[in-house]
Amino acid sequence: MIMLYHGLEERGRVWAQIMAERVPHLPFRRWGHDAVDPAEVRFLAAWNAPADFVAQFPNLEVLFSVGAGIDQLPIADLPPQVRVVRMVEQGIITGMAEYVAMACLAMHRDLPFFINEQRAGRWTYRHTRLAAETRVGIMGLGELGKAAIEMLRPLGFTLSGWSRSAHEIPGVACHAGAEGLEAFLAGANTFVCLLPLTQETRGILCRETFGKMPRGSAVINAGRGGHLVADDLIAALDSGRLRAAMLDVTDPEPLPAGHPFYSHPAIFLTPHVAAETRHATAGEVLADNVIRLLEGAPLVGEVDRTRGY
Ligand code: NDP
Ligand code: OXD
Repeated sequence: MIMLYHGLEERGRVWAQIMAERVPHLPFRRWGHDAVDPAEVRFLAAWNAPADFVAQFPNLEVLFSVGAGIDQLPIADLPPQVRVVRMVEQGIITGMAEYVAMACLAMHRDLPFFINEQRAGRWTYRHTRLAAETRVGIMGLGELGKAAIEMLRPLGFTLSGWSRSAHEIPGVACHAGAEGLEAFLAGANTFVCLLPLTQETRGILCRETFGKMPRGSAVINAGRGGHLVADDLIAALDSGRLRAAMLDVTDPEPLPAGHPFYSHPAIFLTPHVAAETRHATAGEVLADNVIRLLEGAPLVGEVDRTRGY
């Protein structure tokens, strides 16, 4: 019985050390570095291992995602008994909360407009608002959505959120399900997508939802590129329905050269850096989870495979 790691070399070194200290009786092997008998692999830790790679391990029991999301892994191709666990670690959570605060402040203070004016060589006054006048709506009230809310709260934004099941968060107008979406969209003017990519959420940032947001809203997507319909975004920005967009994720990644997102004056791109799995904190989380697994205890971040997240 071994755990196999497939991913960044540097992370593999750090995790090998942590696992050797915390779970010495479970051999931790690094793909491309250590000799591995595929039949011995019970646990696999990977960011985006393709289906034909994962298929090599007939005795796989648990697939640990190196990231918070799992859509980059071949979940649908896994036998039903294989458990899938996503990464819930403070490095990702804090990183995302910082990114959301940065993006919301940038949108709220019209940074896209001022940057474009500067590039055009113009000194243009525009009236500014205070945070309480900006209504931030968070799509997804999970680990990241809740952390983003706690980062935004002291800045004074008016906050709302949308999730699949009902939530109660002090000071936040919470909406849930398909029946709560319309009121949620009408009630904010800066939207932050922190949803997992599932069959239900694919393409959720589209013409229809943009049409239900107040005119001139801003959109921030730090979930997955598949949440956004690219042509609909460009049409909404060009028509003034939306004011600006900040995108950390795109489909595909990287965006091909010449893609209109690169040059659109109202789109701001970051290359999937909103939150990164931190080697040390994530290694401890992995070790904790492996210990739980070996003790038969519930795992942190176990994915409900029927729900898709
Ligand atoms: P969680 O699983 O903790 O939270 C997901 C949230 O989305 C929950 O509130 C859930 O509702 C809600 N949700 C799921 N499906 C629906 C739906 N159909 N309708 C409404 N709400 C829905 O995930 P995390 O917060 O940890 O991560 C979210 C995503 O962020 C990841 O899946 C990943 O794609 C992305 N991510 C991006 C990163 C980046 O660098 N850009 C870094 C890390 C993650 P409920 O509470 O009712 O279950
Ligand atoms: C993740 C990511 O899912 O970095 O963790 O996108």
